[in-house]
Amino acid sequence: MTQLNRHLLIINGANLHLLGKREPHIYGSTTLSDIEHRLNQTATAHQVRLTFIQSNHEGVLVDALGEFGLFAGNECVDGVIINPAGFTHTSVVLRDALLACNKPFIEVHLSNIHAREPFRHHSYFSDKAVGVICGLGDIGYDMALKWFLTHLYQSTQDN
Ligand code: CA2
Repeated sequence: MTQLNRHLLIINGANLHLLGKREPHIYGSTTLSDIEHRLNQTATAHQVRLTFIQSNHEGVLVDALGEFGLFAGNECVDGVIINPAGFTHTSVVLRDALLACNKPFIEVHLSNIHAREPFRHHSYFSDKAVGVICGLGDIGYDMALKWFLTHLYQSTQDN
């Protein structure tokens, strides 16, 4: 089987460190480290490296993108899976930073933001995302990873 040798960032915004520990009726009982472990198992089998970043501070997320050289056109990151959490509905700052990276990204939400309060219906990210997955719980992260794996295999064959 072709090996990929690629690198994806998985970014999680504010309060997602509480996943599985609070409000399981909304966000489920799987923790963020459960998700990381599961995604790493899938990714490793395809020689894809995942870097997980979670922060409650939007500036920290922006700086993390900079540290990967993404503002300087770094080619060693192939894409981003992001659950911006509350920043989804507020952050022009994080949107601008992500767009400056010029990398394909998939927006993931555990809950169906369109079935919740009106202020959650708008996202500052969706119009620029390759795709948006919401309401499917933590499986949404696996689905986003699956898309990237398929896409990366395809681009390997095209080259
Ligand atoms: O459904 C999602 O994934 C959200 O991005 C989660 C955000 C919310 O603000 C978005 O509207 C939708 C909230 C993340 C907070 O995560 C918690 C997890 C467990 C307990 C408390 C908060």
